[in-house]
Amino acid sequence: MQHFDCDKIQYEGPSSKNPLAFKHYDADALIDGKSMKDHLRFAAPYWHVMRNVLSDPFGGGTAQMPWDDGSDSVENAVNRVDVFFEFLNKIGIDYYCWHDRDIAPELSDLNASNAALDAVVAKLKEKQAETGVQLLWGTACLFSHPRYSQGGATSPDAAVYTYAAAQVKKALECTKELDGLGYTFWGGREGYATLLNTDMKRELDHLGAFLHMAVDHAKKIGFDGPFYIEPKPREPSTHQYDSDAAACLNFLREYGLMDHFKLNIETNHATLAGHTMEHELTVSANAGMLGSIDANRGDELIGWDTDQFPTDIYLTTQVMLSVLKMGGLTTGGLNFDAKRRRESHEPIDLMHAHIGGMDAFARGLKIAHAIREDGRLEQFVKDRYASFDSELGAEIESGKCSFETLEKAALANGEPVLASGRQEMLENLINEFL
Ligand code: XLS
Ligand code: NI
Ligand code: NI
Repeated sequence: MQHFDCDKIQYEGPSSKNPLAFKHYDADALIDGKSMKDHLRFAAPYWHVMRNVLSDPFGGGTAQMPWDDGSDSVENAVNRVDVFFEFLNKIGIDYYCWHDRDIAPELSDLNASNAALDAVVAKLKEKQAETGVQLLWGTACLFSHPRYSQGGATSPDAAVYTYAAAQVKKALECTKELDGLGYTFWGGREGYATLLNTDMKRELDHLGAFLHMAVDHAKKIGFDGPFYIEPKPREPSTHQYDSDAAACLNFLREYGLMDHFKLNIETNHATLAGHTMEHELTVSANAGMLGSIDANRGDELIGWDTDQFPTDIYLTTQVMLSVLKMGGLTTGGLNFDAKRRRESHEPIDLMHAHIGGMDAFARGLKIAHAIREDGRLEQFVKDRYASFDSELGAEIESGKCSFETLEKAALANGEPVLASGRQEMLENLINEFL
């Protein structure tokens, strides 16, 4: 049975007027000797594709899901898997991500929930084997159930913490069972609403211990993919402990977790943190910690995580400049952590949405590659720092200088003659390629 009213989406090229075709994403086309699909490593999130009913704070869901009986039965959960794989096959996406509670229902107790998970994981494993699709990462939902209203790994209640640990243990084992390439921790409710009732130091120590237990358990079960932390500054918590890339890196260093973790950077979270996406990517990459990307975008006029599809070519170009600069994604990918607008309620809108994101990233990739081949941008930045390449500058960089040496040089040199930063010229240069 067909659930999406279309054939497999094909590449038809830039002149095509077919809305259900790729204009730029040509999966096997080579860019710098590597196929587009290997550069981009697109992934689809189970929670948005299969489970997001498209509700908002003012109204219920609008999404049409004729395949879903709306129940919490395991049978319904297993049936969704076929629909999801039809979607992946038709859109041509080879990776996916899930939360435990998206793929299987949370039932009356942990045992029953774990059994439900096992049933769905068995089905997912079958479909993966049949199609070659891979699990990019798994994660546990530690934020929806009321027990987690005050956090999971940072809950003030040790029994909740314990439950969260058991849930992550199982999610990790399911990820391993499906040969998942990574495992993600997004803070969810790991943060606080007011310090009047919060012992921040204690909560952070608990989180550190929790992540160490995850690392230990991964070792025990032979899961060697990286763990990712996905920074986000707020929503649902007022203050989240994993607020941005720099805060996460500091936390990972403080708790001795740098060797086991990388970051999963999401566009909409970057902008909520008051940063640009390229800032967050650069902070992560500089530390050798850029692992994966949640590829979406926010809405500058709405102050929450709107999880829109990334269709802005300027944005995708900047993301791909960062990705190419660090030598490409390895275990990670571009996960469309994005949902349709509430008004786009038909199943076929899922196709339009992903086509748009994939085409925008294909263009971003081509443009970023062209900018790098051209070399003027890179050369400009290199030249801007040229005074650090010789003599005194090189001594500063190698740590051999003292304030005395520099004082002597400053007195001898007189007033420095500073060159222009040429921001507008560089913005014009980028536009040459768009
Ligand atoms: C929420 C997060 C979430 C993570 C996975 O804002 O983006 O969807 O990606 O838990
Ligand atoms: Ni995300
Ligand atoms: Ni998000």
